[in-house]
Amino acid sequence: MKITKKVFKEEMIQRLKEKYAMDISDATPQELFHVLGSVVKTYYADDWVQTWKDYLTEETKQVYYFSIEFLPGKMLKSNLLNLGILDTVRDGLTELGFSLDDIVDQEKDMALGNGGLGRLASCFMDSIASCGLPGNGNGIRYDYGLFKQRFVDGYQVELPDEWLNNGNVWEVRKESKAIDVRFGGDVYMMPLADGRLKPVYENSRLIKAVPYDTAMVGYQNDVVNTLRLWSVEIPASEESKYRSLEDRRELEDLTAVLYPDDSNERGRRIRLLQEYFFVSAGVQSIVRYFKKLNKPLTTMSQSIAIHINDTHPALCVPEMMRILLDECDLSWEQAWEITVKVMSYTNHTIMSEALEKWPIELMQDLLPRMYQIIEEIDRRFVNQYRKYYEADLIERTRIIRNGQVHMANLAIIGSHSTNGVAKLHTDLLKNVVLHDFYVIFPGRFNNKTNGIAERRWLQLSNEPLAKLLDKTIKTSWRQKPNDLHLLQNFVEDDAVLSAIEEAKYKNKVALAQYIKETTDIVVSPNAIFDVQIKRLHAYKRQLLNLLHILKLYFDIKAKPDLQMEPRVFIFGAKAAPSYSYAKAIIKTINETAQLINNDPDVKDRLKIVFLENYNVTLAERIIPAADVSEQISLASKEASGTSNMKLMLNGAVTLATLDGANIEIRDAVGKENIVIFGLTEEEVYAYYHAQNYNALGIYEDSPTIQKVLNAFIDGTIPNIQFEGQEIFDSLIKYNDEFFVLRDFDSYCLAQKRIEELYQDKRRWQQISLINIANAGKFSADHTVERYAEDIWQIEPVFAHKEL
Ligand code: 26Y
Repeated sequence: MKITKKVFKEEMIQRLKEKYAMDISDATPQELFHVLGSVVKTYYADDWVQTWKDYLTEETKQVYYFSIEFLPGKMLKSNLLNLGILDTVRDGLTELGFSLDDIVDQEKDMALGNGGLGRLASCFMDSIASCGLPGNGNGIRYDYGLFKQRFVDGYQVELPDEWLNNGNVWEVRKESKAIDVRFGGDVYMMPLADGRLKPVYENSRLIKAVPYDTAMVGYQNDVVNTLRLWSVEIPASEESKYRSLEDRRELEDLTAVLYPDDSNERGRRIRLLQEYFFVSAGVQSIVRYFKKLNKPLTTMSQSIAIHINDTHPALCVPEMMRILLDECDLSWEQAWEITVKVMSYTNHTIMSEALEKWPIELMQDLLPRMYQIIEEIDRRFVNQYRKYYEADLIERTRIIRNGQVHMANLAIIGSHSTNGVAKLHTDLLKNVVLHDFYVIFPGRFNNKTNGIAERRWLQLSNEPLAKLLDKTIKTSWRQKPNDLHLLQNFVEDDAVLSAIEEAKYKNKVALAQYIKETTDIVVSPNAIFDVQIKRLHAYKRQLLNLLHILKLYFDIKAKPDLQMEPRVFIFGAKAAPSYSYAKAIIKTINETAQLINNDPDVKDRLKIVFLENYNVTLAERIIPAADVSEQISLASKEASGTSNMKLMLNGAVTLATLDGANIEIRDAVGKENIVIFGLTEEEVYAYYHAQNYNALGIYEDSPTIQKVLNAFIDGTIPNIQFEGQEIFDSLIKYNDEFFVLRDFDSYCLAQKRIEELYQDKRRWQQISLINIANAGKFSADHTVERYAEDIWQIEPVFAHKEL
């Protein structure tokens, strides 16, 4: 279907009349957004139906990506781009007297995730569809997304994200595909006449999982996949069981919020139920679909792959076992073979506090049949492998241990593939964190370095650069991100180099304006825009960035006429509501910003801007305007990172430790085109082994560090009595868990190097160009193709129709 501007305009006018009974000239941007959304939906409706039908009739193998988080952001522009009608619609709207950008602003971010893991899932959804791969997302339709962050007196305050308030134009409720999910009560195994055992449930509860489907439109290839999000309802048959309001509330809360607070018993129960809820609904609906194909269950892995994104959906393993055993009457051995072949798992973190464990009693109480099955998986695992391995190793790898169910162990034992998300991360999994499993299952481990959807992170969010690329290297990079390599040919071309700088400048002007509007801080687009955007976490070391800023500030105070390249330090970060240390860092950065931004001696050489409510849309504004990309986690702690990839794609220069995917970025651009500092992962581990890290010693030996750290507790930074002390103590009293002080000097030198490079204008432009030219390697298109080939064994469908 080819959509012309004329047809589009007529449709807009007509639909507005139908929906709101008004002339288009009287419509508000909000009304226009809803009408435009529904028009766009009609443009992909046929392809959506057709894609689904093709998968069914051609019996295509499909992957189901199970993730407790999806972070798609806004979808309007992305859908327009992928349908190939962005310009048509933009021009059509202009002719009708409207600006597309004003309408785009009306859409609320779909923020059903916290950070990297959720955004990765959404980049994958875009890439899977764009590569013509048969794949679907499976997750939770939270009524409230990740909290909205506001700063009050420099403190983070969390407000609810009521993203569904004005409805959600993209979703389709599929009542007829609802699934019953059972939990609670008791379960007994009853012997049948033929010797099999059947579960009998007593006092268990049923809840209804209703799917809401959202189209995942592929990039100009007529493929439209599905993101299926489940919402809880109370089934009519169960109404009578929910007498008290409290009872009802507990159930309705199940899909109310993302990661409810798990610091109390009620929160923990809900979290575990959430996990089972979307897993059970998803796996049941997959098996129901598979049965339609009329193939033997033992061949399921030829039609279905299920991906477990981090451990939150690890219950996929026992749930698939339950269905195959209890509902399909397979033997344990048959069911297990199918399950392991169908499942695969990605680990996203080595931080031990993020490795999920559930108390046995809680699991038994809420999910008694799951617990029985997990116990049996654990028993058989121990039995099978104790013949070959020492008892200690078996004890360390078994699923049920010390009164807890270890979800990563369950995911690894119950799947055929475990992958890390960057080379270093996978090596650490194999050699350290999951080494015991690597000994038992060496063939299951593999690496899949993360990637990003270059459509959103360049084509949509950085139009000045995208246009320049079209002009310079033609447009093939839009289909094949590797063609960005062609830009390398222009590394000595002065006109192209300055054009890259001009595009950056334009984006910096736009960001400066946004900063002025939202914070009232005036920043110069001629300053270096130095950007650190990511969740606030001690291991990511926003604190190291802050210490360096303070050092610069004291340098200026000591020498008022100090020559320095003006800098704007830009932060974007949310702290988990219960993470008080991270909140203390936010407060301290905000107070330091007050101090420095308002000190007349600084004379605009330094500015700190902490933008509120970092989310996908804000990232789309900041990244195109960034000069410097701060990737300064303690080596070994950041599994991969993905903002590092987005920033390089937009021509920022990376300032990084050798951690996560930074190492592969260095390999891609060459070590002259990145600024590396700090301890290596080996050096970090050497400290762990020797147990000889001494933060106090570093403090005592360095007058600079003393001056900077004392600022936290001597009133230099105003209004932070409690927070300043907490941060100071984390470094000195508690011996600086993330080696901030150890890396401080080398970070300052690296920052000096950044300044020198920036002052050599042509060199800087060249580095920027080389970063853009080598970012194609980090396209999520490549990443999902590797998952498809190595793990999921699915193949692209080739579209036949003309748009
Ligand atoms: C169980 C609970 C405590 C938990 C909640 C959230 C555990 C993990 C997570 C989220 C982890 C996460 O977002 N990890 C990030 O995944 C990205 C995508 O792979 C990586 O780029 C990034 O380095 C990693 O921190």
